[in-house]
Amino acid sequence: MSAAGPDHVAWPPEVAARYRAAGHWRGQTFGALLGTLAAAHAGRTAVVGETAGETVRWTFSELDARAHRIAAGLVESGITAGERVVLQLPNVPEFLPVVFGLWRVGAWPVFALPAHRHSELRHFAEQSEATAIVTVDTHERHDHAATARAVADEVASVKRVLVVGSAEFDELAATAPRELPDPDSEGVAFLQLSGGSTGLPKLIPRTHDDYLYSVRESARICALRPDSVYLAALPVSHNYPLSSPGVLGALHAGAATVLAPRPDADTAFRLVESEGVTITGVVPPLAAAWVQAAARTERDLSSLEVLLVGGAKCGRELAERIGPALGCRLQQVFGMAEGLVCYTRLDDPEELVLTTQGRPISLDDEIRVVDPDDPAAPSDAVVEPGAIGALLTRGPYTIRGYYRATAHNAEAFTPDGFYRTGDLVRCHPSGHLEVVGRAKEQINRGGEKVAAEEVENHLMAHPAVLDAAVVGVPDAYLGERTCAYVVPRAGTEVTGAELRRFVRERDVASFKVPDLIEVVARFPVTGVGKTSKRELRAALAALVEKE
Ligand code: J2J
Repeated sequence: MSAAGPDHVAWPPEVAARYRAAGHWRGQTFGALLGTLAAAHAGRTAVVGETAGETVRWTFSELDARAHRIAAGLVESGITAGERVVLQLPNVPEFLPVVFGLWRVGAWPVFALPAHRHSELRHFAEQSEATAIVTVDTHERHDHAATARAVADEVASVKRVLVVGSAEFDELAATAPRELPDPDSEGVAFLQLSGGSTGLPKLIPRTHDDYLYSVRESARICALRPDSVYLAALPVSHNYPLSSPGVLGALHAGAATVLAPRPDADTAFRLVESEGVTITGVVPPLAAAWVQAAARTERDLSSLEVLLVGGAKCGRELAERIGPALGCRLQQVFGMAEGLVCYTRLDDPEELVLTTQGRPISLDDEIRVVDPDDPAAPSDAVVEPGAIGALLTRGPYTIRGYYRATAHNAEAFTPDGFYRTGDLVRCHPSGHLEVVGRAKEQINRGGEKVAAEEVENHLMAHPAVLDAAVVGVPDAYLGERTCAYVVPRAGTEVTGAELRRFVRERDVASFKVPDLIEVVARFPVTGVGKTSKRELRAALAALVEKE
């Protein structure tokens, strides 16, 4: 059992002492940080967002006051420190006071994405034994409140569903503030979600101290200043727009955050013009769409200084088009909810910005590039400098274990605490990493991560399916698409269209429904008789090319 709780693998005490001594961990919680920010930037705009079709602007003082009231309301409704609360909010302004309210109470938000559906929400609630779900009513034609209530009916630990915008929520948010004890800064602050490669997404415990370090340094590396304006274009509960540098980095710098309700170019460009956005972050397919749209927009994008691109590989061709098309500097970012975040620096030579995914935030981020040959029995032998290998990392803001996942942790981490990222990289002499591929069974669908096994399990739930293998195939727009090979049971017949409908009806995030399903008599196998995903990928790539 660690100081942070029985389910959380803490850093070894001597390592933690080193991070404290280095000034990385400063003993500050997010709740306390907001108080300090409100004192320093009281009347400055903190958040701009749209709620019920109206634009909302809150200053740092207003945000702080709201978070205090919500914290008090949560306590009165029975939420206590250490409880888990599944949060499924799109980019609405209430996201921030709710999250800071939970942090003040010491309850842990579990950051579900708006795209998640019943299947995922239920898993998060069960896995975290959440006591509450906070969501919105309807968003993008999906009834989130109904989904949350259905999950609450099925998962015994969930005692309440709180719908932002409801009369009940407004009442809670009007509670008189009260003094609350500041939680332990080295304790867990929230649970993020892993993209995953096995089964269902794992939960990632992040502490106030470790996350705040990455946020503070991200804000510095991205040169955020009080007059910067950050546009959160992607769903803000994802680690990238939350912290790289994201809304938290913007707040930390005393800058304003603008929450885009949708990431499309029309919405984003409108907000860039009207709010004078200086910096934002997107995934490569979105960057490509914005580059195209910029050629015919009448919007004034001249305030934009930096466009971060990450979440999936940004190829050189796209990288080269960003600056000229959008009139801003490209900053590549390669990060993961488990911790490690790399950025190209704003003063890096052009060649590094165009061809690498950046270097780590911290000099204390330890990087090991190892022989990737046998993931089942890793030798962890370090490769020659500059050679391609699997990336292992350990450091002051990279977790030492997933939440309640002892068996999985034994595989996902080395005995000496390095996280096996599953990414194949090349390390340049400057320390910049170039992501060249992946050794994990995950499809990166334009930044949205799909665990092959999770989709295979959904497919295998169909009575006519004997076996399923899910792989990614190259795609010009998304980078990769999800494709499934399916072997039917003897004497049954099933079509790809039927199976896609079947997976969709299992109420999963729509980005997980395979783009292409091939029904085959058998899978190609490797020499030892295992399904060869490499051959499946090659066969599917050939098939896609023919179309
Ligand atoms: C190639 N692959 C990348 C990149 C992430 C900042 C930015 C992104 C994330 C994120 C994040 C990549 N090129 N530039 O949390 O704070 C792939 C890798 C990585 C996985 C992590 C952040 N940037 N990736 O994408 O937890 O495979 O975080 O291991 O969703 O995305 O996914 P996720």
